[in-house]
Amino acid sequence: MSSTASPQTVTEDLRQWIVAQAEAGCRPEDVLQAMRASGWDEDVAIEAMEATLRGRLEELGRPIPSVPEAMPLTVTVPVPEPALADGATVLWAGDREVRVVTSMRLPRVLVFGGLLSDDECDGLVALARPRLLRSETVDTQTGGSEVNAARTSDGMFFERGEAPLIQRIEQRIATLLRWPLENGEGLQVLRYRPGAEYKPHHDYFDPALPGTPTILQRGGQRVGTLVMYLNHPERGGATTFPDVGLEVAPVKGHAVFFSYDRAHPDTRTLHGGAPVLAGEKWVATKWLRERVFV
Ligand code: PD2
Ligand code: ZN
Repeated sequence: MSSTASPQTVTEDLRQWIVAQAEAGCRPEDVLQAMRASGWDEDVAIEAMEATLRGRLEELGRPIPSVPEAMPLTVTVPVPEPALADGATVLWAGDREVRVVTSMRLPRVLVFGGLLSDDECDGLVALARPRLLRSETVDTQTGGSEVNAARTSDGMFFERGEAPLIQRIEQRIATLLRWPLENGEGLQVLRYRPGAEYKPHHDYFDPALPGTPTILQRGGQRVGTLVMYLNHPERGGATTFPDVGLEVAPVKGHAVFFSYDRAHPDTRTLHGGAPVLAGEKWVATKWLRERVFV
């Protein structure tokens, strides 16, 4: 550090930024370059990166390399995953058997059959219908929410555990995916009318956007998504994964689950809701965070 520079301390904001860059797969030299461009002395920047990533690995209970050069700058995080023994076709979800209909490695996608009963689907629709509003998504510029032209459905959020039916479904999801119930966001219900769609997007929060650090304060990143189909549209409405040409048909009581171990398109979890061509499509989405979501 030059003698005229002000003292350079690693603030919590900077620490979060370094972790987000690493988890997004940025090259170390680019992270270093960005820090130097904003006035950081090179040696101090390297030390800050190493210390921060060492701390992050400790937090995650991962081994710390003895030589700094071996520091993995692409840090992946644990994700929800069911206990799928080789060839298993059914899973016990605590109060119900769930069928495994489709399984893919990259992206990690699983399609479950019979996750919800018909009565549970109808019950969720009945609770959600009177509370529907034009859908909003998280505004990643500010961390607030906004009406989004890429999503032409109507939607609402339940509070976690707000009704016995919601509690039961949330507990089933937590058991099935082996992920703490407290790390889940409240269920979101969406209704798509004919012509409505959800353009392809990633569900993780883009580390490069200015609103992301604010969003991550509550529970960290999203690491998994479960979209549950509450009815069977007459035509259209598949959940699509354009990177791999996968289309999941919306079938009442089925669900598609996908996970992402870092906030990066390499996870191939780009996905969308194809336009509904006839009838309506109803889904309930559960997003799972790294940590407790309060
Ligand atoms: O309704 C869907 O198929 C869909 C597609 C993409 C839902 C979501 N994303 C979501 O809720 O994130
Ligand atoms: Zn999505």
